[in-house]
Amino acid sequence: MPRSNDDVAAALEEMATLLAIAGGDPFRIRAYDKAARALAEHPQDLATLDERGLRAVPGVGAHIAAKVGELLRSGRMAELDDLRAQVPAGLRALLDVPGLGPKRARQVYDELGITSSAELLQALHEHRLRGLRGWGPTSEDNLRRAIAQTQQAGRRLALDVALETAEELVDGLGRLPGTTRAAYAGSLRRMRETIGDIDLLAASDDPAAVMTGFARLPLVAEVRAGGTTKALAFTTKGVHVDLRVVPPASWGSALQYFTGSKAHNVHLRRIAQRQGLKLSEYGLERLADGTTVAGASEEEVYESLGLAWVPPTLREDRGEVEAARARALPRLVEVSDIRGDLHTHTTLTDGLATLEEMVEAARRRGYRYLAVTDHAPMLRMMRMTTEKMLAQRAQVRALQVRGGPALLHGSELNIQPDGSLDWDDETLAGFDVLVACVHSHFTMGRAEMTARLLRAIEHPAVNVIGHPTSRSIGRRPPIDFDADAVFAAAARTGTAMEVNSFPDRLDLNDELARLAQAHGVVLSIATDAHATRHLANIRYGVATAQRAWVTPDRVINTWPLPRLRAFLAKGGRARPAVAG
Ligand code: DGT
Ligand code: CA
Ligand code: CA
Repeated sequence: MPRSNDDVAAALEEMATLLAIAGGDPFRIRAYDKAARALAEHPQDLATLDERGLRAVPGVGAHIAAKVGELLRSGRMAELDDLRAQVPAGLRALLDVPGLGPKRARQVYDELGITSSAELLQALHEHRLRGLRGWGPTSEDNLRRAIAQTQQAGRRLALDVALETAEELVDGLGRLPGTTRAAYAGSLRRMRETIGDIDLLAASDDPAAVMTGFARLPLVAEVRAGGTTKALAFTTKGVHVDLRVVPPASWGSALQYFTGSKAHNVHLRRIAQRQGLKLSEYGLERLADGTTVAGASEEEVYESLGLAWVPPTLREDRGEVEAARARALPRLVEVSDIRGDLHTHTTLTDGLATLEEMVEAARRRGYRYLAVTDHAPMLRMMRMTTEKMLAQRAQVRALQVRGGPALLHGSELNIQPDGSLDWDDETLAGFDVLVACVHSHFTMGRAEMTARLLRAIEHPAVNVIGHPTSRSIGRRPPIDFDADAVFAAAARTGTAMEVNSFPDRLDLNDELARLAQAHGVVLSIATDAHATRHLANIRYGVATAQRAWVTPDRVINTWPLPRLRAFLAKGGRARPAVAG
């Protein structure tokens, strides 16, 4: 079957899925489904047909033929892009889970409040799904198998799924009697945006005992290619794991080796060779006589090579080795530097938690401030109105208590194709903070898209460009714009760029955030939380910023409130004072 037929069928199937989730008209959903099947099986290459030819395919009417024509011409389908943007973030994340249909995705979202694939896999592990209407132990098994199969087919794991699984496994490994150290390594320790497999490392003088204990951990479903020091396993959540057990004297060199990246390791080995040394997972040895120079800790391995210890998030051979030699590594931003979240949602639009619950969660995190930024009216599915927005503002002001986090009333605006925004300028000036985002028309050309973003950046009330590329990892590519022009304007106007911490966004990504910082742009590391527990996703945004070499001073939500407020005034009229 030609490639274009596959692409068309996939797009139409996704339309049906998203319509089903959004509670769309069942007849339309069925029409998309039927057309997807008919077009997938069509003997001719659809790319050679015009719209009349498409309409001749059984089950394809004028409406669908037009959509397919658009897709074949431009590679995109605007209505599909819009629908993708309108499904709540937490629910969207569930659509990636293989073996979970749209109806069941909606069911676990609504009934169990599950808002990420990581939470779903945890619920699967705890057998909480079998209590739902229509579920049982067999459907749990089927779901687990479907997930494992997809991963074997080469799909990469979301960062949060990998990290939450790895933390639990490391905890289990660490409690085994034979282990002296346990850690995760690989791309996960470097906090790459997606993870191929989880690499675990344990130090022990009794590897056989560790292997036996590992196989018995509640999270481990199956150990395949076993051995005395190596295991390949997969978990009850269907996640693939590589385990190595090393002697304690090799802990540091093994951790260094298995953390990678390969490029970083190659660079280090070159340095070792120049000094007459050999670096491997077993240790750093003198070539002349084979004596071991270092190996027990990573720090001594790096020091013996004349380098400062390099934070794992920097180990991509992007200048960190040179900086380590010059003792000029940056002091990277950390979760403990973050004083508040500047992009969050409540039940007023598509959040799962009330305003009160979100404020309480921010207080419990020890935040000094919290911005509530529910969606604005032009994202129609959100049903936002000016009246609702003003009522929320009054509620925000009333909730402000002495000693609690300062509450900022904001909104997540929609940047229209021409760069205009929701509401008039006077209304916009009444907000404490505004995050402007692209939620539609993702396929505009580069010049037009750049102009669109520039207009939003130049607006005196816009403080942050949220998820600037609007990509969805594995699902929607980034929008195309001239990053140098956009970042230069952001730096000049005092507009921050967001590092959105949602695991399927991570937007800006590491490379763009690094470029933004080079332009002098400041960043807002924000969670885009749609539930109280999403506030904890901040660590994924912080890790992404670390991979971009970001220092705390360049992140506006590490700043004390007065400095943040001065920034939010954007060099113009001071915004209404906020108590707190
Ligand atoms: P992934 O799993 O695809 O997300 O990426 P990694 O980086 O975790 O790669 P993985 O799991 O294949 O290997 C883990 C680490 O082991 C890798 O970051 C560096 C080290 N490593 C693996 N193969 C090689 C190799 O051929 N040469 C060197 N120098 N290091 C390697
Ligand atoms: Ca790996
Ligand atoms: Ca591996």
